[in-house]
Amino acid sequence: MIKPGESDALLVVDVQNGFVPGGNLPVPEGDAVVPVINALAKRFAHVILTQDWHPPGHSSFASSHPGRKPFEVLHLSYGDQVLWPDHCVQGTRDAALHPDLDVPHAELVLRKGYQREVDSYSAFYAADRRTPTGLSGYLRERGLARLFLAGLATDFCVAWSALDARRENFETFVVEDACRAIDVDGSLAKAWADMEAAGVKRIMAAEIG
Ligand code: VGL
Ligand code: ZN
Repeated sequence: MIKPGESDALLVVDVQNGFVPGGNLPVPEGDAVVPVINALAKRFAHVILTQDWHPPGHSSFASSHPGRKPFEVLHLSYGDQVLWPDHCVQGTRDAALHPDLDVPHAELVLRKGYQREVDSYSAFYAADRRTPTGLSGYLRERGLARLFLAGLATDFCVAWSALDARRENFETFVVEDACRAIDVDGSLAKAWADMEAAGVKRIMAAEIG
């Protein structure tokens, strides 16, 4: 059993209307993470929420690339980009946090993906791997050294955030049953393999208390 303390933070990734059934980029069973995260968050003094927050016409949207369809892969200047349906556009209902997410003590809501030309799955760096969001500085200044990740989607924003957390030397856990995946073309198996290779620890919510 792991008991969260003063240097631990729960990072709740992209639990937004857009990523649950009925949203623009629904993750299968995405809404199932909400009660698990609500219970988990009560065990943490420090909780950070992230929000995918795209301007209209974002470069990750298939609709921004004539002739392209969602889930195709495009080679952009910073690397391969999966093209998505328009989702989580700034200020829309799709981008709002899930209404049943009950984490009033969350201390930071971090938005990402707001640069039109660069996506940002990770809560730490945009997809160019160079533009920081400021999260590592925030965590370090506050003495938060150990991170527990939950949310959507396991194989994109959760995995990329976990890998960057390791790159920034934070001890990193992903709470498997507090996440759900999109799973396109083997992306979930690859995400777990990459996370395990990077030293990300995989745990269940029942192991935290
Ligand atoms: C996400 C695809 C596009 C995520 C965000 O939150 O995992 N996935 N934008
Ligand atoms: Zn997005």
